Amino acid sequence: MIRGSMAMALTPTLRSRLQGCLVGAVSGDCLGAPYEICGVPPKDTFGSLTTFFEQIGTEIKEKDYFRYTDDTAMCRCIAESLIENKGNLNSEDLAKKFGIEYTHAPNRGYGANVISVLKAFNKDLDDVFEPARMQFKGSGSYGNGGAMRVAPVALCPEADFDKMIEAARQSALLTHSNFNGYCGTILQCCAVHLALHSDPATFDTDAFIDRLLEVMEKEEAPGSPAAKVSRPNNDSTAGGTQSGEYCRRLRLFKPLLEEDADIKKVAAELGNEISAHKSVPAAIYSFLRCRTPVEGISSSNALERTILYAISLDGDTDTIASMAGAIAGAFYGVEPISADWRTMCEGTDVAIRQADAIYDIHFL
Ligand code: R7I
Ligand code: MG
Ligand code: MG
Repeated sequence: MIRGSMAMALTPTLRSRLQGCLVGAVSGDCLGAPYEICGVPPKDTFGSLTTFFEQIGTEIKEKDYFRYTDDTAMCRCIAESLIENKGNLNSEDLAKKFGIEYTHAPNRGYGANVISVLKAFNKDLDDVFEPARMQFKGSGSYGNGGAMRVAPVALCPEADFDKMIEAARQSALLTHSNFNGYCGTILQCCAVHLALHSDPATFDTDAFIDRLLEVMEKEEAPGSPAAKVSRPNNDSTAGGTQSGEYCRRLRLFKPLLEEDADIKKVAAELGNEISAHKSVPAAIYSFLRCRTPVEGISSSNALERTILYAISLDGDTDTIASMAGAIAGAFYGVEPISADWRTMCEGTDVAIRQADAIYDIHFL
């Protein structure tokens, strides 16, 4: 009896996990954003959210809260489009929403090259995927813009796994037609989905890594669906080359965890940059590493620890923290995110509303 109620207290409800995922994503974006441009101060980690807030307190007092960036702006578009289309990905509708959102608030820190694609979405297009294919002389963008916004796609039943992978791919291809751009989106989507459907009481880190590797080995294999993304003229593969970037980094996870590698080594080996292959693995690693205490981060709240750790990796701080926050939130639920924290970050109320609407579509 006692054991049963303890287990219930430890395992968040599915609704809480959907909320945690989207609130975690917004929070990581908001808290990481101040450091995306200026860099993290030359110390290893932030300790706790309290010291973190103190450190940038003056700046925040002036603004009243942490503003979200393009990561959240685009994530909200995906969530809204999924809600309006009853859980299905509608590329034309999503492109329209991206275009409108960009016009409405262009100063959210968008990637330099994606802007021309977003502007094109406000015109009449025969093929909404075409502007993205023109990027980088036809090789497409490998930025992490597809991965940073994909969390809502992952919030579906386990039985929808294959359909989810295709939806993740399509959501990415609207702006990122490079192999590494959309494969990173698929990996991040799978990480959120697996976290959502994992039981915290019996979680097995190695099994989690092995499952992600299994998916990416399939995606990165020659002749895989990822390598043969169809184009209207049906004559070529997607831009970019198949490099095995994701499998290579996923295989580093177990040795890095085993030696409890220093955060700087983790950033160097897994990456902390704006490209998808040098940021998605780091976000997933942050979640896995922070399930247990980390030297230098005093927070006893694993979700908070995950976001602080991801920011401490430096580099593309808003995006890595947002992706790590989405995975951790899907695992721990929304309860670890305090009321103060939610008030401090812009847009957590919308994240809760959207998570509830997605829950109602898939799980009610
Ligand atoms: O990927 P994207 O939406 O940017 C997301 C990032 C996140 O960190 C956000 O927080 C925001 O700050 O931006 O936007 P893109 O413009 O498609 O890609 C981002 C950048 O990656 C580009 O501006 C390039 O600097 C780089 N990049 C490439 N560089 C050379 N060759 C992406 N693809 C290429 C490439 O093929
Ligand atoms: Mg951003
Ligand atoms: Mg960023």
